[in-house]
Amino acid sequence: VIDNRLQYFKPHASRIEKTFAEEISFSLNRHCKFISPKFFYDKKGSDLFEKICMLPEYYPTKTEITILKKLQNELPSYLDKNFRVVELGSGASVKTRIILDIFSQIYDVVEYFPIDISEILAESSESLLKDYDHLHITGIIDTYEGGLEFLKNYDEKKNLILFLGSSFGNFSPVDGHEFLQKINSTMKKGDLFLIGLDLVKDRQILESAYDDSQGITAEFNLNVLSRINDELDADFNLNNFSHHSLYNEHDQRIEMYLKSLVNQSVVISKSDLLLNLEKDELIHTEYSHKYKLSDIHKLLDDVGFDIKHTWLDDKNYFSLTLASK
Ligand code: AVI
Repeated sequence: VIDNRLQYFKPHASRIEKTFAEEISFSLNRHCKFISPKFFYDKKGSDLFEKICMLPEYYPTKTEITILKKLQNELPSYLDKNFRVVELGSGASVKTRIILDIFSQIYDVVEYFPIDISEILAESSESLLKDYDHLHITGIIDTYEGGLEFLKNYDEKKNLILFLGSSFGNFSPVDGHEFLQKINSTMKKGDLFLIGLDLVKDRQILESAYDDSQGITAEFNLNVLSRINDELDADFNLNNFSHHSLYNEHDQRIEMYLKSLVNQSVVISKSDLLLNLEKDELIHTEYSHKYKLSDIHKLLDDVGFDIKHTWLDDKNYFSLTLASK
């Protein structure tokens, strides 16, 4: 029964992408060293992120879920009889289920297109199909860009494109702008875009969300070094690094780093790199931007979106904005 309700596409074969080894060779061979946050999410990293989402200090996931629940009454008024759900970075599917529940009230058959580069897509798709017997899934195993390319001119059915969890906040401002443009140009008239963005708030709340008392965020950050050890034949000693994060108020973002605790040299064989680090030197691993409502309006407005509504939680910690083209 499940088989004919599930299909996968892996459309990215034609694009030339740098390998993990090449990207690391480039990003650690510079004066300001960095590791792209996309490399956090191997199996261990994805599991650690799921743990982060449940931490008492990490408010974004819980807060977004309370806002999504509020949408149960309001979203249907924006949908006509011809919508499917598309999700960028589907991951584990707690939040998706709230949207699928809303769709199930409206449609006899619900179509869902998750777009995710990670293996988790298959796992979560199969578990969704077990719980929703009128659900049809087309899993697109690719980068966001590849998935959007696949969606462009796909058919006449309208798309509600979800981009939840403030994942957008992990882009640099320039890349974020470009990505919103890409989403906007993929959309046809009548399509909708629902984006979850984290809001500017008290420094202390932000900083403890990214440096929790159980040390899970630290483990998540350090895990990228284990991944490099395993996949690129490197010899990082994790005891020689610490998790370092701070809120940069001027740029409205959490910045995460790995701090070298000693002068050290690390070999990364598959990247052909001998990495020299000084004591206290930082490797940048993530930005997590926070927004004011006026920033969100400007971001979306600048690429030609028409904002329909923004929902907030009671404490104004997090936002969900619905926009059309
Ligand atoms: C995935 N992303 C939206 C998370 C965030 O909050 O920026 C990643 C994360 N990094 C540390 N904690 C969570």
